[in-house]
Amino acid sequence: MEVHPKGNRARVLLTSVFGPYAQDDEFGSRAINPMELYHNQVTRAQGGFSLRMFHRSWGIMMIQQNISAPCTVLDFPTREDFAHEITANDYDIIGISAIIVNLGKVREMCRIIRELSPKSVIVIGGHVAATPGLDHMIDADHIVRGEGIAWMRQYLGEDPEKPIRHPNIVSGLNTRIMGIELPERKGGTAATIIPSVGCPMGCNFCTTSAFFGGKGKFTNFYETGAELYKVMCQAEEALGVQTFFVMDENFLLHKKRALELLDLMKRGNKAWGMAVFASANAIRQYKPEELVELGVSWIWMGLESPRSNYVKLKGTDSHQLTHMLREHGIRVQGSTIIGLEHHTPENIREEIEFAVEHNTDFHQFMLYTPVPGTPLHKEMSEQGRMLDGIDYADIHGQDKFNFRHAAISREDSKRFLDWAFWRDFERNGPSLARMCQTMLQGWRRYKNYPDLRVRERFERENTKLRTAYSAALWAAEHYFEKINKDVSRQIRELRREIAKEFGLASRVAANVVGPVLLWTTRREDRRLARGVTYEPPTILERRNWGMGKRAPQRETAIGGSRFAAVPSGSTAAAND
Ligand code: B12
Ligand code: SF4
Repeated sequence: MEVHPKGNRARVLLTSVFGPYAQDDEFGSRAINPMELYHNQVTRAQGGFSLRMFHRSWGIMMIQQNISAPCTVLDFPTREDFAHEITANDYDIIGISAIIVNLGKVREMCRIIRELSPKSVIVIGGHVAATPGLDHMIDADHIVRGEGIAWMRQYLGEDPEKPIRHPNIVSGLNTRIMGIELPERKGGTAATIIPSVGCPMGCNFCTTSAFFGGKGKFTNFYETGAELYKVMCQAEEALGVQTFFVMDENFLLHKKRALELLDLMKRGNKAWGMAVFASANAIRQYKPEELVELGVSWIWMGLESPRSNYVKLKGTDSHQLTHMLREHGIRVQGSTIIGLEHHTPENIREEIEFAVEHNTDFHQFMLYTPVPGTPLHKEMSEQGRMLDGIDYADIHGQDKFNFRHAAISREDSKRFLDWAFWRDFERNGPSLARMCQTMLQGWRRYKNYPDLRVRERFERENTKLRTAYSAALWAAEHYFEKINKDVSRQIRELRREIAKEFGLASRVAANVVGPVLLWTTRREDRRLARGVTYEPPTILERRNWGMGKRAPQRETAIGGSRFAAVPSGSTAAAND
């Protein structure tokens, strides 16, 4: 493979695409597609109760941490920030990370680079690279498909096989719910750990699986439980965390690695908590107690549809599985697809009701979407069913079909999708309350469990149940009093159960702080109705920069026009 003439002395900029994101514009931003996980595709119908949060661009953070060249990561810049950064520094290589919806922004950023920094080599990576014919749509020098750390190491003349150093990543930023931005304190937010990329299950619509090799393929950054344990210990020490967001498409599938990790956690007396993604067939490999001992407190699981043929769901009663997990204190985030091949206007409501009946803590709904690079896209293209003239910026599964469905029209696809979100909220109430219910169930079941680590974790997680969450439940109960009596009653019962369990502290929190939260939630509703949206802060981090100790290594700004220096916390590698 070609190596950059300067090798690992080349100056590298790795950037995400520019914002603002939650607005409609000519570069492909869409109001319906904000840079948020929950509000984009999970809690978006929950108004002031929607969980708002941003996540950093982990792919470029991983690459930065694993090359020895001087390297800047610029996350969520505005166009002005981006232009300023590439003119203020002489970059030999500018790498842009993007997904397919952001193709228009990549095109614009390439144009800006050619104008302002013509000597820079432009490298494009991330899922956007799966777009067929991308090289004719943008002006770039290299388009990198799949895993990027090995590619960048090779391009800089480094050994691609070197062990992977994990950056210390705080999983979420600027968390906000019920009209309040939660204070950020060290250790208060989980650390993201990325054990692998890709998934061997190879579901036909799945872009992550396809992008990293498809069925049967994936890349492990950490093969063994011991390696993972080491990375987690280091993140624990550096970030003061006890909880981890494990960003692996199917973490529980790799049972040997997970059980080795459990063994080490027991020996090291780690009362860690873990949020994981896992398919139903992978979850069923474990006893519930095993999951709890492993610290699994949150599982994101594809439910897809009762009549779908996905291997991962074969032989699973997903209602029963969800119920069982919640009874063991494991919060479940379900994911349901709207517009599968067998869906019709006649059966779709029934299918949505089935999904909603799971009463998961959180529920993602997504349109069945053939995305370039997936087997589904190939199949639909061969059948001549892809619709012409759909902007890439609109292929994100939260708006309308991008293909001709056998029975459902494009317009109806959006109506059914919106109805699914609305129905889940109407029937099950705010996710915050469902989560409290799961936590209470877990606490009751495990408060006398022989493994001290498990008791310690539930005790830690439940501190909030007796304080802030009790107040939030009071507010939710009163909020729904007139508009949804059923939900209000369910929340009241839950709140009373919590008060019974935790006594005075819970009652005081509910009565004193509850009314304040009711007021802030209603104020948030009014703000949202006025069209207020949220944007992530712009963050700049340098590594191997060599400008002396006084040079700022991490800068941030909200709104994005200029960065303000803040103390560095997440630049060091976890496994130094
Ligand atoms: C975190 C995340 C987000 C965050 C965004 C974080 C951010 N700062 O951009 C949030 C929650 C906001 C988000 C939003 C959306 N997301 Co998202 N997201 C993810 C998720 C879960 C993890 C990404 C990640 O960090 N992975 C781990 C890292 C290590 O992998 P990676 O990013 O792919 O990076 C590797 C390579 O791609 C490559 N690489 C990456 N960048 C670069 C750059 C260069 C220069 C090089 C050489 C290589 C390279 O090297 C890296 C290491 O191997 C993925 C699913 C997944 N498992 O990857 C979906 C995923 C990326 N998201 C996706 C989508 C569709 C969306 C949304 C449209 C939501 C939706 N409706 O589904 C919105 C778009 C928001 C917007 N306006 O842009 C799709 C992308 C599909 C596609 N083919 O384009 C994915 C794959 C999920 C899926 N399976 O459908 N997302
Ligand atoms: S199990 Fe999930 S991550 Fe794996 S291929 Fe299927 S949809 Fe993708």
